[in-house]
Order: sequence, then structure tokens, then C-alpha cells
Amino acid sequence: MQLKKEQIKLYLITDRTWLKEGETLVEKVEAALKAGATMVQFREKQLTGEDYIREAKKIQAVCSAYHVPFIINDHVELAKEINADGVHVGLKDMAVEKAVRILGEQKLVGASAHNVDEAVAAWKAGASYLGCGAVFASGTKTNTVPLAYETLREICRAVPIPVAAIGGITLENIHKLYGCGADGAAVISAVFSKNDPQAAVKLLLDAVPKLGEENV
Ligand code: TZP
Ligand code: MG
Repeated sequence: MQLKKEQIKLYLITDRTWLKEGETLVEKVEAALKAGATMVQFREKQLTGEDYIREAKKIQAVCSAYHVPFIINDHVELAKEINADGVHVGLKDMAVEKAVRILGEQKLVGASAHNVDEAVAAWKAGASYLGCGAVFASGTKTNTVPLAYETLREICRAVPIPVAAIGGITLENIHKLYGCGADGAAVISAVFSKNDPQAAVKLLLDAVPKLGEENV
């Protein structure tokens, strides 16, 4: 399914490893949604089985209350089982075409891309949006390959679908992406590591429009 560019503006990805004692994932996600996060991806590498499903459903319910798409990372069959709004697949996960086939045209299939060839291939295979990074070093995912500003800019010019930059994006460095043409920022620690996730989301949302090329 198609995704509107404004729906990827602030793409929050979950990772409970950033939570401090006493914090819960659902509370933090809800705070981010209150502040205007536009899409949520459930990416919980630590959880399995029933724990994974239970927690995913909690986050799904809060996303649904805020009318924000709820995306599952990696697990296409699981996304289908719980009727998530979509799935995000990397190059090592299920192929985009297959994910579209399994979930159907009414669901979102996001893909990771690290260069123009991967981006165009994912778009042609039916991807609803792209996540492109790592634009900065990430404290959450350490095995990333750096994505240069120029490459990100070329990707944004090469595909008509929404593009989110990802990887180590913070309030302090997002200005370095201004003018790259991306439609949004996908973040984990910039929100989950903060005591005040609402404030973080609001400030990031103020900055994101400046990623658009017309603002250069
Ligand atoms: N893919 C590339 S970098 C990354 C993922 C999932 C992690 C993003 O997390 P953070 O904390 O925003 O750097
Ligand atoms: Mg993956």
C-alpha cells in the first residue's frame, strides 16, 4: 500500500534496551504519539514467543488509538497473524515481493536501502517506503555501514516513495541532513533514551521539514 510522505516524518522504532528502571515501552510510545510521532515500528530483538506477541499487541493498540501505522520489524507471518499495518524488511529478511504477496496490497511493506540500486529495486518490487542508513553512527545498532549524505540525496531523488533517514539521528546532528530530500527521520535512542520523550519528538518534528530538498 502507498504511504503518504507526511506519515513517515517521525518514525519511531522501539527498543526496550533503552528503557530505564520503572519505564515501560508502552508509556514511552504513547508519550511519543501524543507529541506527534507519525509511525511506529515494533523492533524487539530481545523478546520471543508469547512475550513478543503480548508486547506487540500493546503497542499496536496504542498506535491504533492514535491512528498511526503500526509496523512489525522482520516477521512477516507474525505481522499477518496480528493484523499489523505492515512490515519492515531488510536485505537479509524476506524479499519485498514475497512480503507484499503474503500481506496483500492493503498493507505497508517497508524496505532498507543503502544505495540507489537497492532503493530502486525495492521500490520496483512494491515497497511502500524506504529506511536508509546508517546516516550517523548508531549506539543501538553497531554493525551498520555508513551512508553518505550524497548517497542519501541520490536515493531520495531516484525513488517516488517516502524515504526515512535512519541511524544515530539526534536533535544535535539532524541539521547535518538538511536538504538531503528525505521525508522523515527514523529514530530509536533519540526518543527512548530521553526522560521526556514528548519534548524530544516535538523538537525532532520541528527539524524534519528541513530535510526536504526545497529548503536547501
Ligand atoms: N538500522 C540502521 S541504524 C538502526 C537501525 C535499526 C538503529 C537506529 O537507532 P538509533 O538509536 O536511532 O541510532
Ligand atoms: Mg531486519
